[in-house]
Parts: sequence; structure tokens; C-alpha cells
Amino acid sequence: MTDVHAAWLPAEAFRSIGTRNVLLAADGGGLVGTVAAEVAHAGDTFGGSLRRGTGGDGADLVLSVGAAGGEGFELSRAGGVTTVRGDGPAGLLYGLFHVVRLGEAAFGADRSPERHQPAMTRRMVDHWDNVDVHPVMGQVERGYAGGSVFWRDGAARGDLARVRAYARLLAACGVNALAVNNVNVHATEAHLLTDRLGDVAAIAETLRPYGIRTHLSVSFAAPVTLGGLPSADPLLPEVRHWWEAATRRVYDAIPDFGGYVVKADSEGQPGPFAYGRTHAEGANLLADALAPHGGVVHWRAFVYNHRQDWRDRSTDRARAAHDHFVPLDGRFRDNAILQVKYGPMDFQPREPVSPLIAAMPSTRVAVEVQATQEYTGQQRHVCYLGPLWSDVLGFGPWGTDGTTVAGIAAVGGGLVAVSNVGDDPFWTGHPLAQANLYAFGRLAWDPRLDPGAVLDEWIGLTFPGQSPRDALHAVMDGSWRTYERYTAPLGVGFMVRPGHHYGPDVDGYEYTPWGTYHFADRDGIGVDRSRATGTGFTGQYPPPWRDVYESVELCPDELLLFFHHVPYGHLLHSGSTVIQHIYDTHFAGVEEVAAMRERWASVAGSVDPALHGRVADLLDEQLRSAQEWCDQVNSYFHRKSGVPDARGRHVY
Ligand code: GCV
Repeated sequence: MTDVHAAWLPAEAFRSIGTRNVLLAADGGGLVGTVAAEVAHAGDTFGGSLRRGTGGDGADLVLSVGAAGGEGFELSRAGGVTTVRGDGPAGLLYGLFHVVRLGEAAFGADRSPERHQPAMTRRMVDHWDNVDVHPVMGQVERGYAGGSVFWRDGAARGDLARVRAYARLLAACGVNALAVNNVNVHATEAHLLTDRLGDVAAIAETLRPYGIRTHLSVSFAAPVTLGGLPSADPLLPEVRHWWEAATRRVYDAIPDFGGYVVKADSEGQPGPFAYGRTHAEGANLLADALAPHGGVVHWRAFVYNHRQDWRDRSTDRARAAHDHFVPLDGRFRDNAILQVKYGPMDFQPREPVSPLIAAMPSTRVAVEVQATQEYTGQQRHVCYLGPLWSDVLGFGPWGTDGTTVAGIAAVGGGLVAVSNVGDDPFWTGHPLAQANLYAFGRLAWDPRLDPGAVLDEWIGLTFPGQSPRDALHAVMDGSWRTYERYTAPLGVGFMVRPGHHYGPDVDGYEYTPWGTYHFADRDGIGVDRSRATGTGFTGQYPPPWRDVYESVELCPDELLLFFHHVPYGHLLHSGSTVIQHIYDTHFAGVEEVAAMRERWASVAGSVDPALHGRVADLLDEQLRSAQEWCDQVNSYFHRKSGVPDARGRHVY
């Protein structure tokens, strides 16, 4: 793997363990074997030792496994000995990585027993991997890190060493499930379910030693396209039998298979609507096939009309998921998980939390975020998403009383991220985009973690013994808000180039069928989603948000244009007008990127030169792009509104 640069967990990150005498008081292979191999390798590198058996004399670190099973662990330190007791083998593995994270701090002062337990049962990454190179989308849809880690030229990679290294990275941040292919299932990937199941089994075998279960995206039309049946109607017995048999074969090949992911009746993917059936009937078909084997189906709620008429202002894409799915609450099987994007539109840098998440009390809901930065700089811009996800997870749909989004996902289907990894030497194209993947895993494990502290963990694990910590915080901590400043204002979203979604194009989607409009005219901008005069979307929220968002006065500034159409002179809570806010934030965003670039330049020499160079080049591009955003957005609104910048700066 000489062409691969380290992500988190270079050898140095294991120094604190590798210099210690470690007793592993647990038998067996599997995940315990993985722990043994990790510790032995660290000991070989740094001179420590690993003993297996009982009797802890002379050990600095004692690792053991309880009988209960599970992913939690207990950590303590007394009498010069640090002890990790996993609830089960998986708990021991996560406990080991926790000790790695702590570094020397794990071997310092005494610690009374601490319990660590994941908040979410399933912490999953989805790969939008096309296996083949798609003529428009490339090998990985919305992939900004090169090609696939799993396949080359449409065929399985013989050498899965890189997948094994990936599994290790994922386990170290707590991820325990992975879907290997795109939710848009084309002709080639469809076959992973049947005659190319061997490819999936090989990946599953590679992920298993790190506690990661493999999932597969499948096409709802598979009984027709693969099985030769005349119909995929979920209520037909022959269709049910087809799925049962196909699923049985999957479990014969992969006994710990996690389940299916399905995008149905969405952006051209087939689904139950073709047969006049509901999405609950569709999801339950697959859930029933999986149930005897303990699998789950992740059924995506991203269902909307992508052929709407831009002239029709009563149709609101933001409403679609709630309109489709709420009537079905309580009708999904227990092993059918409704996978809902965090916002009602599509992974914008700023959206309100999707009201659907709180509207399915009798359905298991998983929340989907996007580590691959489709609308947040495409892994060319630094945009640390930890703070965005932390806000989403901490959001209380019923206000400060009642549960949070994290609480709903925890009792439901967990958290899912679209992965940002590819075969790029730095894993994620932009080396700093790795932090998003790491933060995803950590926030799925514990959504209450402070995203700044999570970033600090990532820095410590990625650059151990090096000193760019302050510079990385300076560049990354506020990068999501910086990105927001120089792109679409006040929650209105999009304004990106149609198709590839990179760079500004204010009206790019304005007269298209995609339902992503800003409605700017000479007098004002924004989408009226109020109940009083707009699309009624605010009514999909419970109180207090239905009233907060309904009111122009109460609506938070950052979401104002998502919910309301207002004049350019409208006064924000910040004291600025909408138009002046647009000018000010866009100029500020560019200045912030320039400062990020300078700060990064100052640490040349204290990080790997190849990595430094890659980030420096990308910051050049980020500055160019931010300037372009600024110039286009400011010029557009100056021309539309005729209102000059109060500070007289140059607008084109
Ligand atoms: C996989 C957005 C993206 C699509 C993606 C889709 C989805 O529309 O642009 O590339 O398709 O979301 O989440 O299904």
C-alpha cells in the first residue's frame, strides 16, 4: 500500500499501547483476534509485549471480554494498571481504539470505571459505488476521491488490502455497517445480488474482522430484471418467493449479512407505485424476506417529483417525503427502517431538520447525512461538517422538551452517512475531508460529543507527534459556516451548477423541473412555505417549530429564505437587511478562505510535504471558487435589486 497516505491511525498513533506490556485475557479469534493482532503489531513496532491468558502481573494494560456480548466497554485505571473490559468482542475492539485515542492519558492518573456504550445500534456508511464507470456519474456517484475502493474496471479487486485498511479506520471511529453499492442500482450492480454475490462475500469477509456488517443496495425491479418474472408487484406470491430465495442465497454466502438498502420511486428508480402499491407494502416485501435471517431493509424516504413544473408554486419538494410517508406510519415491519435525509431537500449546507424524522412514531427511522460533500465543496473545499451534524442531532423537534433527532435515530434505525472515500492516495481527495468521516462515526457513537473535540481527536490520531493542531483548528473549526457565507444565502439553498453541482449558478435550477427554486425577483427572494400564504410546509412541524418557522419575525435568520419570501430591505435579527447580509457574508467568506490559506501556508514543514502540498493546492482552488461565488451572487443580487452595497465594495 505504498501509494496510500496514512489517514488516522498511522503506526505512531499506537505508541502508547506499543510501549506497554499488555495482557489479553480472552480466548479466540474473530474480533478478539483482531485486537490481539493490533496490540502485537504495536508491540513489535515500539518494543512492548502482548501476553494472552490470565494473571495480570506486570501488565500495564489488561484487556478482557465479558459474557454479556455487545459493543460497550468499561475503562478504568488503578494501581498502575489500565483495564478495558468489553461487553463482548466488539466492545473490546472499540475499547482498544478508545485507549489509542486517549494515548498517554490512558496511562496517567487513576480513572474510576467509565462505561462507554454506543448511542446508535447501527452506524452505517453507504457507498454510492457504481462498480462500473457510469458515463455521467463516474465510478462513484458524487464521489470526489477517485474511483472505487471495492471494484476496478467493473470487476472485483483481487487485492482487498485497502478495504481492510478502510475497515480498520471505520472501526476506530465506531462504524459497524457498510453498504457496498449505489442506491441508484444500474445493470451491473444489480447482479451483486445474484451471480456476482461472490464479490460482496469477499468484501464482507474483509470487513468482518473489524466488526462491520455488509449491506447491499438492491433494485425493486430485481425480480423482473434478474429473475425474469413479468412483474415485481410486492403482493404477488411469486415475487415474494423470488425475494425469499434470493435472500436465502445471500445468507448462505454471507451469514452475517446486514440487509438491503432501497431507493424506490425516486429519481427514476423503480418502486411499488408502478403496481399501485404503497411504500410500506414495498418495504415489507423485502423486510419479510430478510426477517428469518435477522436482516433489515433501509428504505429511503427520498421520494419526490423530479419532474415538477417550475411555474407551479403550490408544489413544494420539501413537503414530499412527509406527504408520502406519514400516512404509512405504523405499517412498516419492525425490520424495515425508513432512512430519511436530515433535511427536507437534499444535503444543502443549511436546511431545517426534516419534519418527517419526528412524524413517524411507530416506524423505525434512520437519519442520513452526506459525508461526500456534494453541496459542501465536493472535497475540494475545506468544510468540516461535524458542527452541522451535531446541530441536526441535537435538534429537538418538540423544542427543548422531548427527545432530539439523535434520540429518535437511537431508538430507531441509527445514523447513516454517504461515504466520501475512494481510491485516492489520501482516501478522501481532500486530506482534511477525512475528518468528516471520522466525525460521522464518533457522532453516531455519541451524538453529544462536541464536534470541536471530535476534530481534536482526529487531529491527534492523524498527526501524532506533529504540531499542526492549532493551524488545523483555525482552518477547519469554522469552515462549514465559512462555506455557507460565500454560497447560497439564508437557507435558500442550491444556486449551484446543474448536473455536477460544483460552483455558483444562481439561476441554474430556477427554471428546471427539480423543485429547487429561490424565486428572486427585483423586490425580494425566498420560498414562501408558510401555512398562511405559502405551500403549508411549516405545518408539517410540531409546535413550537410550526409557529416559529411560520412567523417572519420568529424564524431564525439562517433559515429565513427557506421559509419566507421577503423584500431585500427586510431587517434580520442581526440588524442587517437581507441584501446587505448577502453582500457582507459573501465578502467575509472570501476573506476567511484567504485567511485559511495563509494559515495553512504557515505550517509547511510541520506536516508531510505531500499532504501539505495537496491541501495548499486545494485551498488555492477554494479561494478561486469562493471569489467566483462571491462575485456571481453579489452581482446577481445587485442587478436584481438595484440596491448598492452600503460599504461601496466592488460588485460587477
Ligand atoms: C444517488 C441527490 C444526488 C444524487 C443521489 C440522490 C439520492 O439527488 O444528486 O446523485 O443519487 O441525491 O440521494 O438518492
